[in-house]
Amino acid sequence: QYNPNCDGKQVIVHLFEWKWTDIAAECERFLGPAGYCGFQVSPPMEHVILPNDNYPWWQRYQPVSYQLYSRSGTPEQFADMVRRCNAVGVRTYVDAVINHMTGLGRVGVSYGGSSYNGDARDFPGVPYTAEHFTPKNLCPSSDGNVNNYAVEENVRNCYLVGLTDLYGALDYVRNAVAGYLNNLVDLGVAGIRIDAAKHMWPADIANMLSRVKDLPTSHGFPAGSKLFVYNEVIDRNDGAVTVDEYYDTGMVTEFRYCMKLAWGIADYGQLGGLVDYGWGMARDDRAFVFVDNHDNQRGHGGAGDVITHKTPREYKQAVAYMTAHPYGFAQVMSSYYFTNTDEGPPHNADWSTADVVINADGSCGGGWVCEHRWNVIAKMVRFRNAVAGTAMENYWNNGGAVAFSRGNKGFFAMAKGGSMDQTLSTGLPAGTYCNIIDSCATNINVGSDGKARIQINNYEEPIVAICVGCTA
Ligand code: QV4
Ligand code: CA
Repeated sequence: QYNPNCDGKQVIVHLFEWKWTDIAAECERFLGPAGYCGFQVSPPMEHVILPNDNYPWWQRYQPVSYQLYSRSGTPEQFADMVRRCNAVGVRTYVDAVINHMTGLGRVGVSYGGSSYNGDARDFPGVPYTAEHFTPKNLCPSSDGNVNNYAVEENVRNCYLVGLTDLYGALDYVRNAVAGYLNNLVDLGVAGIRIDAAKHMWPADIANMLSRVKDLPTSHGFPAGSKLFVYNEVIDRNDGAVTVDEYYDTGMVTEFRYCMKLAWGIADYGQLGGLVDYGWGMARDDRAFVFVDNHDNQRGHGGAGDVITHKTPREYKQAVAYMTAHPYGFAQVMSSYYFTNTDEGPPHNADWSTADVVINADGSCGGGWVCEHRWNVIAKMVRFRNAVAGTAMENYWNNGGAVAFSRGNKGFFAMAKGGSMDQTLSTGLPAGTYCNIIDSCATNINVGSDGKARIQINNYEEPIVAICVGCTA
């Protein structure tokens, strides 16, 4: 479950709140040609519907059943999306919310017709009833909610913000969750993010995964392929639960990376300390990294220092550094504009999710940000694919600019202030290369000593990325 199942491609994008029909089109017109490995979708299962809160984005983190009806579309549209994306080599990763069902007090009927009653713990669409939720006596918290991250049982056996906590030790629950995951596998899904994995016992997750079948060869997966897994564990050296506890169940989200990278972009002198194992950061082959995610870009999940699309110039530098740097498996965020942190995606008059608008220049409109289409970001996805498997070498940093090579396959430089002029070792064979960031408007000549004069004069996109075999 450590292989993302996308033929060596290196970057996935989180298409936060996109509809299945829009994603299918995006795979064919953009993600495939651009070299993206795949995309993470918002939770696809039936969820609570909250008109009184103006249908917030987070309603999708309160499951009602495992039927694939959601604000993003129907089961048929979901299946069509996965099939069409697989056909162009772009894989689907599902945000799997399996720690809990709805919050207490939530009552209603969801898009697929399943009813829900959080207080009664009644979810006939699965079905789950009261006996399938974590017994109160296992939760050492006075109000039943997670309220002390220093105590493992509190984090894992209590209700996260009042969300009815599934009792993952039960065979019935493990089987129900595995049934959901196996349905996704049958449809051609390549992997999952395990939402709130920190609030689940690793042994429960391992057992659930042991019940999941291999990926189907009918969708182009080599025989014996396993569902790719990344566990959402927010570890900032601030609690009883640490990322290494999840190494056996898949990769782990590395939130310290968001913070460290933000510090490094603010002060290039700190970029050298981006990956700090002394700080408990996940080992390289388990780290799942990103500049920001749907929570911390809007202050949820303990946010902290994080760079987002709201500061585009810094954001491009952050994503560029992440994709150039060899650490971890990388995810790019694709957002919608918001002013209120609860606000759902762009919507029509009836609150249904609006279509993603693609402008003539390739950017998005209609309230969608589409960071994954930004020039620097899309180009750096190609760079990361081109240099996969190589180490970082020839690291150079003068506090205002940074550069390094990736084996003998690529070289990257970035200047905080927008300009630099340095002769540096590139690690590359002698020859003429072109900067893929400016679509090969500039050439860079590498001498027989491996050195090249690196000049940057571009305030908005102060980046040079050259790689063997890379053209405009
Ligand atoms: C409210 C009160 C509670 C009360 C409860 C019950 O605040 O005190 O006990 O009612 O009466 C929403 C509301 C929240 C509400 C809750 C239950 O914001 O106020 O509780 O629903 O009805 C997202 C949002 C949450 C949202 C949740 C469910 O961020 O605000 O809660 O969805 O809709 C930690 C975890 C980490 C988590 C992160 C946010 O370790 O796992 O917090 N991240 C993931 C997802 C995240 C999602 C969840 C987990 C839950 O990335 O998006 O939370 O699935 O760090
Ligand atoms: Ca739990």
